[in-house]
Amino acid sequence: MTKDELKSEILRHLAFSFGKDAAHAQTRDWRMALSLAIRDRVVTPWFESTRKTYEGRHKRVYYLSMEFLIGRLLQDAIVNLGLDDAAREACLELGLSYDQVLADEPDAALGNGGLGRLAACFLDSLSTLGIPAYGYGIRYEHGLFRQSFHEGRQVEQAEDWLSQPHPWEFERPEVCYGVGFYGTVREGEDGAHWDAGDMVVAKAYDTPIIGWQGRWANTLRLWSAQSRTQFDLARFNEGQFAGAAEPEALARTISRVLYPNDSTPQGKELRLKQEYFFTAASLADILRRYHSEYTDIRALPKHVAIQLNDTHPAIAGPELVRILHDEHWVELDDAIEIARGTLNYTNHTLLPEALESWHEGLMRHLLPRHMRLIEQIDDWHARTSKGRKMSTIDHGQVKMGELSFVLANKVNGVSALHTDLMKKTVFSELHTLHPDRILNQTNGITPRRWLRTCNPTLSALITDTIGSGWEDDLDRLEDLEAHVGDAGFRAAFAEAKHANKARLANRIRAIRGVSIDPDAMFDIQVKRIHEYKRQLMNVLEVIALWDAIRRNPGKDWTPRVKIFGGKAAPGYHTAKEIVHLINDVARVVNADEDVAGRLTVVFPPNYNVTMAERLVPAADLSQQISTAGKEASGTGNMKFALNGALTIGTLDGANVEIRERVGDDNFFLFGMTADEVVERRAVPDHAAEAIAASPELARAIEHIERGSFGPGEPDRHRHLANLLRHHDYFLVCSDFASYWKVSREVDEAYRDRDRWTRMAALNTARSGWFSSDRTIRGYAEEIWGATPAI
Ligand code: CR1
Repeated sequence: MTKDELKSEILRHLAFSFGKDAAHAQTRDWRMALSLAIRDRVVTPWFESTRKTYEGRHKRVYYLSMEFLIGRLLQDAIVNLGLDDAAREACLELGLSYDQVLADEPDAALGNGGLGRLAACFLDSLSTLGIPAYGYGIRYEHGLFRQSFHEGRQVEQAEDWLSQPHPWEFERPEVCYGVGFYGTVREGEDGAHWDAGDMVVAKAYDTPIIGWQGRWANTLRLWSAQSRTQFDLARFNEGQFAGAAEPEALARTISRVLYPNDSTPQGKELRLKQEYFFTAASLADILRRYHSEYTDIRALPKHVAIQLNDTHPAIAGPELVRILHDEHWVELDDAIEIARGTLNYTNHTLLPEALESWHEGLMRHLLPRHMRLIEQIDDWHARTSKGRKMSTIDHGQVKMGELSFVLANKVNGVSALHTDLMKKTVFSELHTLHPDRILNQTNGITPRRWLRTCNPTLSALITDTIGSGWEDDLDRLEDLEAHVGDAGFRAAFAEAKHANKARLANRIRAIRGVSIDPDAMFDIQVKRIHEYKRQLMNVLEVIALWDAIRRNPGKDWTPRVKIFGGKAAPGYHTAKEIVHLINDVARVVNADEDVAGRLTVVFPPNYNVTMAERLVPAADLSQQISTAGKEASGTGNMKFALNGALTIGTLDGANVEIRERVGDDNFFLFGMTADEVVERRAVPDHAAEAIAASPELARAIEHIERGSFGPGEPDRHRHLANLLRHHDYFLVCSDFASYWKVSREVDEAYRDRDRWTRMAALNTARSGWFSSDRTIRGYAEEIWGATPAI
């Protein structure tokens, strides 16, 4: 498609899809028109992909996920279709700023963090590889909350991405399924019947997901909840206006908001309803498609692979057994085997508070038939697995991890270390019973969005150096290694990084009013705020550094800009206190003339995918400092390394594999290992001991206690200081000395800019393995038995 064709398509949509005259069109109108012009180009490959899938009778992959953190879609589609030059020029000729048009798109935040973003990267790779696949999830009216700061404290507002039409989706009013809840189970001669007490309707919305170079497109199908009963005109006419609308409002509650918690689910009925709602609708849809092609329900595992993204869709197990047994008359044991042959489960966390479990009573009340089947599945497992009774139901709780495991063909972890710990801890018993079931698939990121699109400067340099083709064959970045010894290449690499930093500095000045120097080290920690991720340790380092600079102002300190970004779950008190402390510290440090130009702290509110796309290319240093054993994988760590940032990190999650690949000389390692963490926790007074041994840490904590960051309110952050001294579960104190020491080595390393650039370039050259294309190939071969259809 040429620039002129695109231009006329934009004008056509402006007039005929939106009824706008170019003379009166606003940025929004232009963005919508461009989106539809681009979307038109997606539709043909999309249809073509569906046709090929049916014709080739290919196995289909279904990725069930409560979260898809997709972010913006317009530029992604443009880049994948190779239309970036055409789109930029077309906009220019229409008198528009291309960047401004792109920036008008809301960020679709239908996810909390890593788990949801991984699902989005997987969709991109599935399409790029041409594997026939559907993503299934919920079309939340309100995605993850919008974060702002009021006097340093986090304030949450409802996010509203659907307040304007969403140009990427197709509403499918004809694709809808009833989803039942509550009611009773009748045991008759002919088996069990579930008479649901209540029913809502799940309606489909489809978004095509186009792969690299438009070769293939899959579908993301999201469900919206609707009332089954019609608007109650009689009630309305009686004057009960609100009452007449009530059934609709109640039903819609199910797809109203994304559960805003990251890693700490609470037993809430609505959440369980959401889980069953989207799982049941997805399974009904999967089976409808199956029956349109195949007659033998027993062959389901041959043609269908379902991946459960964490335990959120774990009810898929009992639901599939229910359908097979109650509706298709398959013997119970066979039904269980067929379900198990079809389902697979990915575990994303070992944090005990994040392992889902539901009160047996709630489960029986909401899903009576499923609760009965869960008991039978438990019995079946006991019968078939060396006579051992498993603990799917334990102390009146249904444990969804165990249930998912028992009904899965394969169970996978998301990094080598995490998978190993899964075998040794949460699933040790089940692993002993089923030693072949657990396998590892280390996470990955899509290089289209996380290098090609977000970092055009570095991408151009890479293409100039090794040619194109690396975008869907990221191992080719290895070819860069031969150029790292070349001073000209290094200079160009450093220049690309500097340009990205200057761009970010301009934005931060414009938006936050803070001036930062692009020559300073940009040191970035962006992710959800959580104690295990240890933003608190990072801010302690800021305090200690501020204190050290003030004590020794004559020293030639390496200038640093500390950038934080991330949201705290609304109910997670300590995380919110950490947000508050970072903001308070930023205010004090940034106002201090003594450290000006050497240390600056920036915490832009409302971190999201779009912000990540700006920060990642501009980072020098990536903070991956979780307590070893706690971060299942991390994926931000991969994005930064790929874009030429050096990591300061612990041996946790995928950091281990990043370090192995980029080389230990090009990675700043500190801290205890997962085993040492366990030992250390057993030491009485470990925190007191560590504080006594580190004067920097001691002074930093004393500053907090003295109220250095709580003007007029010295006790403001005392709780955090107490936590550090007396309840330091995540071992911030015990790892601090090592962190501080290595961070000073980072300062030193940054002073030799050419050496730094060499290390940074090696990070890029050696990060190709972290492409989600590699991850998806692994899933396809080792879990799904699916092959590309192109
Ligand atoms: C993990 O915390 C991992 C992502 C994706 C998160 C993170 O380390 O990279 O999953 N887990 O696998 C999670 O959100 C609910 O669990």
